[in-house]
Amino acid sequence: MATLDALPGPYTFDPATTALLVIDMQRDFLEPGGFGETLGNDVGQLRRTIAPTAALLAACRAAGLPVIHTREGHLPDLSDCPPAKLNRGDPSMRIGAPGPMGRILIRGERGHDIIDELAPLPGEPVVDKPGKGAFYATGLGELLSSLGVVSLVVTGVTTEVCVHTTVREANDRGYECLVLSDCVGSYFPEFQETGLRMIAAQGGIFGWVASSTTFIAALQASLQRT
Ligand code: C5J
Repeated sequence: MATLDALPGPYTFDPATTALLVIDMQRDFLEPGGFGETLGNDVGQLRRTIAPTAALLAACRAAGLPVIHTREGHLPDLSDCPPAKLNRGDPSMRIGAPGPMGRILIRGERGHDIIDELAPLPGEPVVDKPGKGAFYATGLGELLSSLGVVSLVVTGVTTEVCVHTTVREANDRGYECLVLSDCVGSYFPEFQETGLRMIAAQGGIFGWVASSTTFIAALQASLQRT
Protein backbone atom coordinates (compact mmCIF):
# COMPACT_ATOMS: atom_id res chain seq x y z
CA MET A 1 0.00 0.00 0.00
CA ALA A 2 1.06 3.62 -0.51
CA THR A 3 -0.15 6.86 1.08
CA LEU A 4 0.46 10.43 -0.03
CA ASP A 5 -0.43 13.93 1.08
CA ALA A 6 -3.46 15.09 -0.88
CA LEU A 7 -6.51 17.29 -0.52
CA PRO A 8 -8.66 16.97 1.49
CA GLY A 9 -6.46 14.43 3.32
CA PRO A 10 -4.18 11.42 2.84
CA TYR A 11 -4.85 9.25 -0.22
CA THR A 12 -4.06 5.56 0.16
CA PHE A 13 -3.78 3.20 -2.81
CA ASP A 14 -2.46 -0.22 -3.70
CA PRO A 15 -0.37 -0.04 -6.89
CA ALA A 16 -1.61 -3.56 -7.74
CA THR A 17 -5.19 -2.29 -8.05
CA THR A 18 -4.55 1.20 -9.44
CA ALA A 19 -4.70 2.42 -13.05
CA LEU A 20 -3.76 5.67 -14.75
CA LEU A 21 -6.54 7.20 -16.84
CA VAL A 22 -5.41 9.87 -19.31
CA ILE A 23 -8.38 11.83 -20.63
CA ASP A 24 -8.59 13.27 -24.17
CA MET A 25 -5.04 14.54 -24.76
CA GLN A 26 -6.05 15.05 -28.39
CA ARG A 27 -4.52 17.30 -31.04
CA ASP A 28 -7.75 19.21 -31.54
CA PHE A 29 -7.77 20.28 -27.91
CA LEU A 30 -4.05 20.85 -27.36
CA GLU A 31 -2.21 21.75 -30.54
CA PRO A 32 -1.68 25.24 -31.89
CA GLY A 33 -3.82 25.48 -35.01
CA GLY A 34 -6.29 22.88 -33.78
CA PHE A 35 -10.03 23.14 -33.14
CA GLY A 36 -9.63 24.44 -29.59
CA GLU A 37 -7.35 27.28 -30.59
CA THR A 38 -9.54 28.12 -33.59
CA LEU A 39 -12.37 28.73 -31.12
CA GLY A 40 -10.20 31.41 -29.50
CA ASN A 41 -8.87 29.36 -26.60
CA ASP A 42 -5.34 29.66 -25.20
CA VAL A 43 -3.93 26.17 -25.74
CA GLY A 44 -0.97 27.10 -23.54
CA GLN A 45 -3.28 26.54 -20.58
CA LEU A 46 -3.54 22.88 -21.62
CA ARG A 47 -0.03 22.40 -22.99
CA ARG A 48 1.57 22.99 -19.57
CA THR A 49 0.19 19.53 -18.65
CA ILE A 50 2.22 17.72 -21.35
CA ALA A 51 5.64 17.56 -19.65
CA PRO A 52 4.36 16.41 -16.22
CA THR A 53 2.05 13.88 -17.89
CA ALA A 54 4.95 12.47 -19.92
CA ALA A 55 6.94 12.01 -16.68
CA LEU A 56 3.91 10.44 -15.02
CA LEU A 57 3.41 8.02 -17.92
CA ALA A 58 7.04 6.94 -17.68
CA ALA A 59 6.72 6.34 -13.92
CA CYS A 60 3.44 4.41 -14.21
CA ARG A 61 4.73 2.28 -17.08
CA ALA A 62 7.92 1.50 -15.15
CA ALA A 63 5.82 0.53 -12.12
CA GLY A 64 3.58 -1.73 -14.20
CA LEU A 65 0.35 0.20 -13.63
CA PRO A 66 -2.25 -0.18 -16.36
CA VAL A 67 -2.38 2.96 -18.51
CA ILE A 68 -5.67 3.74 -20.25
CA HIS A 69 -6.17 6.61 -22.68
CA THR A 70 -9.44 8.12 -23.85
CA ARG A 71 -10.47 10.17 -26.87
CA GLU A 72 -13.66 12.15 -27.26
CA GLY A 73 -15.18 11.76 -30.72
CA HIS A 74 -17.85 10.40 -32.98
CA LEU A 75 -18.48 8.04 -35.85
CA PRO A 76 -18.15 9.63 -39.32
CA ASP A 77 -21.94 9.38 -39.87
CA LEU A 78 -22.54 11.08 -36.49
CA SER A 79 -25.03 8.36 -35.53
CA ASP A 80 -23.58 8.36 -32.01
CA CYS A 81 -23.87 12.14 -31.57
CA PRO A 82 -27.20 13.27 -30.13
CA PRO A 83 -28.73 16.40 -31.70
CA ALA A 84 -28.46 18.15 -28.36
CA LYS A 85 -24.66 17.81 -28.55
CA LEU A 86 -24.40 18.41 -32.29
CA ASN A 87 -26.43 21.59 -32.44
CA ARG A 88 -24.23 23.67 -30.16
CA GLY A 89 -22.16 26.68 -31.13
CA ASP A 90 -21.24 28.21 -34.46
CA PRO A 91 -22.50 25.83 -37.23
CA SER A 92 -19.19 26.12 -39.11
CA MET A 93 -17.33 24.86 -36.04
CA ARG A 94 -19.64 22.05 -35.00
CA ILE A 95 -18.77 18.38 -34.52
CA GLY A 96 -18.32 16.83 -37.96
CA ALA A 97 -17.62 20.16 -39.72
CA PRO A 98 -14.32 20.47 -41.59
CA GLY A 99 -11.76 21.71 -39.08
CA PRO A 100 -8.10 22.64 -39.26
CA MET A 101 -7.01 19.03 -38.64
CA GLY A 102 -9.81 17.15 -40.37
CA ARG A 103 -13.48 16.83 -39.45
CA ILE A 104 -13.96 18.09 -35.91
CA LEU A 105 -14.05 15.34 -33.25
CA ILE A 106 -14.53 12.56 -35.81
CA ARG A 107 -12.77 9.25 -35.22
CA GLY A 108 -9.94 8.61 -37.61
CA GLU A 109 -9.24 12.29 -38.28
CA ARG A 110 -5.82 13.70 -37.40
CA GLY A 111 -7.19 16.20 -34.89
CA HIS A 112 -9.03 13.44 -33.02
CA ASP A 113 -5.90 11.49 -32.22
CA ILE A 114 -3.65 11.80 -29.18
CA ILE A 115 -0.69 14.19 -29.36
CA ASP A 116 2.65 12.62 -30.30
CA GLU A 117 4.28 13.53 -26.96
CA LEU A 118 1.83 11.27 -25.07
CA ALA A 119 1.16 8.62 -27.72
CA PRO A 120 -0.15 5.34 -26.27
CA LEU A 121 2.28 2.44 -26.32
CA PRO A 122 1.27 -0.69 -28.23
CA GLY A 123 -1.12 -2.67 -26.03
CA GLU A 124 -2.34 0.30 -23.97
CA PRO A 125 -6.11 0.56 -24.26
CA VAL A 126 -7.54 3.63 -25.99
CA VAL A 127 -11.20 4.13 -25.08
CA ASP A 128 -13.18 6.05 -27.69
CA LYS A 129 -16.03 7.86 -26.01
CA PRO A 130 -18.92 9.79 -27.52
CA GLY A 131 -19.64 11.67 -24.31
CA LYS A 132 -17.79 13.80 -21.84
CA GLY A 133 -17.59 10.99 -19.29
CA ALA A 134 -15.38 7.99 -20.05
CA PHE A 135 -17.89 5.46 -18.72
CA TYR A 136 -20.89 6.51 -20.84
CA ALA A 137 -21.36 4.22 -23.87
CA THR A 138 -17.89 2.68 -23.58
CA GLY A 139 -16.43 -0.56 -22.27
CA LEU A 140 -14.34 1.21 -19.62
CA GLY A 141 -16.24 -0.25 -16.63
CA GLU A 142 -15.80 -3.80 -17.91
CA LEU A 143 -12.14 -3.15 -18.72
CA LEU A 144 -11.40 -1.89 -15.19
CA SER A 145 -13.27 -4.84 -13.65
CA SER A 146 -11.27 -7.28 -15.75
CA LEU A 147 -8.05 -5.65 -14.51
CA GLY A 148 -9.17 -5.66 -10.86
CA VAL A 149 -8.78 -1.88 -10.62
CA VAL A 150 -10.35 -0.05 -7.67
CA SER A 151 -8.31 3.18 -7.64
CA LEU A 152 -7.96 5.61 -10.54
CA VAL A 153 -5.32 8.26 -11.04
CA VAL A 154 -6.98 10.72 -13.40
CA THR A 155 -5.30 13.26 -15.69
CA GLY A 156 -6.13 15.04 -18.94
CA VAL A 157 -8.27 17.77 -20.39
CA THR A 158 -10.35 19.65 -19.76
CA THR A 159 -10.54 19.84 -15.98
CA GLU A 160 -14.11 21.09 -15.71
CA VAL A 161 -15.57 19.09 -18.60
CA CYS A 162 -14.31 15.60 -19.44
CA VAL A 163 -12.08 15.15 -16.38
CA HIS A 164 -14.85 16.25 -14.02
CA THR A 165 -17.55 14.21 -15.73
CA THR A 166 -15.36 11.10 -15.68
CA VAL A 167 -14.38 11.54 -12.03
CA ARG A 168 -18.02 11.97 -11.07
CA GLU A 169 -19.00 8.85 -13.02
CA ALA A 170 -16.11 6.91 -11.45
CA ASN A 171 -16.93 8.12 -7.94
CA ASP A 172 -20.54 6.98 -8.32
CA ARG A 173 -19.24 3.57 -9.41
CA GLY A 174 -17.09 3.21 -6.28
CA TYR A 175 -13.63 4.04 -7.62
CA GLU A 176 -11.23 6.03 -5.42
CA CYS A 177 -10.09 8.84 -7.70
CA LEU A 178 -6.92 10.87 -7.35
CA VAL A 179 -6.76 13.87 -9.70
CA LEU A 180 -3.27 15.22 -10.40
CA SER A 181 -3.43 19.00 -10.39
CA ASP A 182 -0.52 19.67 -12.76
CA CYS A 183 -1.64 16.99 -15.23
CA VAL A 184 -5.16 18.36 -15.77
CA GLY A 185 -5.85 21.56 -17.66
CA SER A 186 -8.56 24.02 -18.54
CA TYR A 187 -8.56 26.86 -21.08
CA PHE A 188 -9.98 28.98 -18.24
CA PRO A 189 -7.75 29.48 -15.15
CA GLU A 190 -10.75 30.15 -12.91
CA PHE A 191 -12.35 26.83 -13.97
CA GLN A 192 -9.07 25.02 -13.33
CA GLU A 193 -8.87 26.34 -9.80
CA THR A 194 -12.54 25.89 -8.97
CA GLY A 195 -12.74 22.51 -10.70
CA LEU A 196 -9.97 21.14 -8.51
CA ARG A 197 -11.47 22.67 -5.38
CA MET A 198 -14.84 21.08 -6.17
CA ILE A 199 -13.32 17.59 -6.30
CA ALA A 200 -11.76 17.79 -2.85
CA ALA A 201 -14.51 19.88 -1.21
CA GLN A 202 -16.77 18.52 1.53
CA GLY A 203 -14.28 15.88 2.64
CA GLY A 204 -13.48 14.76 -0.91
CA ILE A 205 -16.93 14.64 -2.40
CA PHE A 206 -15.61 13.34 -5.74
CA GLY A 207 -12.06 12.33 -4.79
CA TRP A 208 -8.62 13.59 -3.88
CA VAL A 209 -6.21 16.11 -5.46
CA ALA A 210 -2.39 16.06 -5.36
CA SER A 211 0.55 16.94 -7.58
CA SER A 212 2.07 14.38 -9.94
CA THR A 213 5.45 14.56 -8.19
CA THR A 214 3.81 13.67 -4.87
CA PHE A 215 2.06 10.71 -6.48
CA ILE A 216 5.18 9.47 -8.29
CA ALA A 217 7.26 9.68 -5.09
CA ALA A 218 4.68 7.62 -3.17
CA LEU A 219 4.41 5.08 -5.99
CA GLN A 220 8.17 4.61 -6.24
CA ALA A 221 8.63 4.44 -2.45
CA SER A 222 5.97 1.75 -2.15
CA LEU A 223 7.58 -0.35 -4.89
CA GLN A 224 10.97 -0.10 -3.21
CA ARG A 225 9.42 -1.55 -0.05
CA THR A 226 8.08 -4.63 -1.85
C1 C5J B 1 -13.12 17.62 -23.08
C2 C5J B 1 -14.49 19.32 -24.09
N1 C5J B 1 -12.31 16.62 -23.37
N2 C5J B 1 -14.04 20.28 -23.30
N3 C5J B 1 -13.95 18.08 -24.06
O1 C5J B 1 -13.10 18.14 -21.98
O2 C5J B 1 -15.37 19.55 -24.88
